[in-house]
Amino acid sequence: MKKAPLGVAAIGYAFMGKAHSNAWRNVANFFDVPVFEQKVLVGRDATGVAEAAAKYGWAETATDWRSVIERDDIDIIDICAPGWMHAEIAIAALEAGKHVLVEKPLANTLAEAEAMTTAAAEARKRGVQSMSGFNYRRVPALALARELIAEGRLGTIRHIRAAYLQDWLSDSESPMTWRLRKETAGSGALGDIASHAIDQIQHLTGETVTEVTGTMRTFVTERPGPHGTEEVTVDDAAWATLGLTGKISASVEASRVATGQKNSLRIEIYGSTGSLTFNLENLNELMFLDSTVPVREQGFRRILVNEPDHPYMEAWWPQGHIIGWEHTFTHQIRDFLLAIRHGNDPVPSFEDGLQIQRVLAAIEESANNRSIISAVAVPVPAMTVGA
Ligand code: SOE
Repeated sequence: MKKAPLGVAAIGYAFMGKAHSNAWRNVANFFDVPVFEQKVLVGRDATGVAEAAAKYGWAETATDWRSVIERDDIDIIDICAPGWMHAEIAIAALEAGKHVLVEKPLANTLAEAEAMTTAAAEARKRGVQSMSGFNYRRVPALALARELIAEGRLGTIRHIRAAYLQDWLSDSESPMTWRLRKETAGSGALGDIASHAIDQIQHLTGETVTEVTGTMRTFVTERPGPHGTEEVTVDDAAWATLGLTGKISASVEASRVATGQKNSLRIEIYGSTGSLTFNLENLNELMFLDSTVPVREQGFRRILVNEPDHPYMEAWWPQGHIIGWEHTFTHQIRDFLLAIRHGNDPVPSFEDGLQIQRVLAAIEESANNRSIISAVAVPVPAMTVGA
């Protein structure tokens, strides 16, 4: 690894740019990571990016990402820009020898994700690292869940339920954004949040999705745009059933119109000798049921994942002093920097991101081609009073 401080540039300063910038800003205060400098923040609007850079601790700004990728003092490119820009920036950066972290989903299309993965494989031969940003892998409670599953504490995993529900699009008058156009976002709830659920299902179990059925719906088909009404070209909600290796079945629900649900990611894992449940709204907690203890003692018990020997927790506060959503991005940067220091391949890799993209594409294909069996003709049994 290069000795001098690593030069970092982040591209994008909206929601994800802010979350990543915060992580770059505080990671070295808590973790022993290689020395780096927050050099450049890149954005298309010169005034907006200057304001963001001043707030988030970036030394300089630029409006053209290409000029930044060419710089010798930049070693890491963190891509927080919308999905339609991922492939072009990531491939150019990898070819220029920069380590790349890219927000999920990896790309908008399978073809883009494949091209990015090829570029990452080539770059890896030259010691250049790449990582796909599924930050929920770094929730300590979910990292603990993975450890418990790997240790066999749940026995054989049979099925999983995962639901990621939000409501920021419930109001039909909520305006158009890049997240609602297929050409800029790739898909809607599917790529944005079902991708997290799918990543968790595979990561927690160590198994791979091999088959899917999918359903997708756009409930609000038009929304106000800057120049009048615009058509929404992505899904508001998506559902899938998944078959995985290891004979595991899973269901996934994702919605951005689940009125009242702000950012609810719930995961339930059912095994032959135990179960785990997790709710992002209480992200410091993991519920564990061990069915090997006598039945009269059984029940879900709450593990407060705040002990120094829980994943990532030693670096933070004394026991019981809980952490939040933003810490997952700090953990992600920590793991990325340590992989660069040790020359290990960071995970999730672009290959992992591509595999999730394949699952997303399969769900979309299934949703578009599904054969619908009419339930209308199913006779409703007559109720007999007193029966
Ligand atoms: C980031 O991990 C992210 O997936 C965002 O991109 C989504 O929009 C957010 O709502 C959940 O978190």
